[in-house]
Amino acid sequence: HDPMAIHPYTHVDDPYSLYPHSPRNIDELCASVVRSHRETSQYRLEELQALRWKLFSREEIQVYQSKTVDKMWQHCAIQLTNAVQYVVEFAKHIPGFRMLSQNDQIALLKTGSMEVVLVRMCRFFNTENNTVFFDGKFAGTEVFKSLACGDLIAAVFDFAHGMCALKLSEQQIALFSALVLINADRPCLEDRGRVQRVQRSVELGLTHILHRDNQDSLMHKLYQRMAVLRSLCSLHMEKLRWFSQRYPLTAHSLFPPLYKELFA
Ligand code: CLR
Repeated sequence: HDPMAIHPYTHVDDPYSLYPHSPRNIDELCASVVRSHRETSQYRLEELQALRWKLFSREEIQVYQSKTVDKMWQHCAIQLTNAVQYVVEFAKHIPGFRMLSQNDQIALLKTGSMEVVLVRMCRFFNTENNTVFFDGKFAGTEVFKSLACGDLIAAVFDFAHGMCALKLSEQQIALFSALVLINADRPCLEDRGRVQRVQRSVELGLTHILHRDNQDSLMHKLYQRMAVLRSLCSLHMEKLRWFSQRYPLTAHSLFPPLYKELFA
């Protein structure tokens, strides 16, 4: 029978509380997450495919390389914040997310939004020449030279390369992104139990589509990528602290408010 028919007042955002894991609910959860990913992914894959060989010229690379450390940081912080804003939009439409307390929503975004940006980066990455879509064209690591954090950039590019090697479908990327975000192990959660329930449903969703795609073995690899993500994000925070000490003025008054709120 249809569980929704006898419980007509179940809130639409939390249809997982009564019959949490019925196949129908799992399908609906996957569909919502995939739709939310599609609507917040900025570029469709076909568009990115068409731009793939649009590279920065020698002269353009020179311009980035001769920027001052603080100007280049500011520029990148703005780009990252823009990407984070789409992730916040994505999160809002993950079934169950909006049922969490304001505090827990912010706590999850604080630790997870940058990780999701890095997951999403694989869509914007060309493995054939190790470039990422940045400022309208594809950029290699040399473009980021003036940030003076070559180790972080190398690690981020490495991660993108590894993610691309998994050849995830858009649906798999969507569910994996949701799982990265909805993590009951994050610090400062008020209602860990509730986050855990949402996490379980997302986990089931991902397991479901991997099984459907005959790729159950990917699950293990994705959990490994999650560990790498955590270390990348702590490296990002470390660099940010270093930068804020050296350039307190830029960090304080020229970084976007959201960037400061989430990472400072
Ligand atoms: C990730 C996927 C998003 C679109 C997007 C926007 C900004 C990009 C980001 C992607 C990938 C990482 C990126 C970033 C701008 C700067 C940053 C290229 C493609 C590099 C790695 C520099 C980080 C510097 C920090 C230390 C400030 O949907």
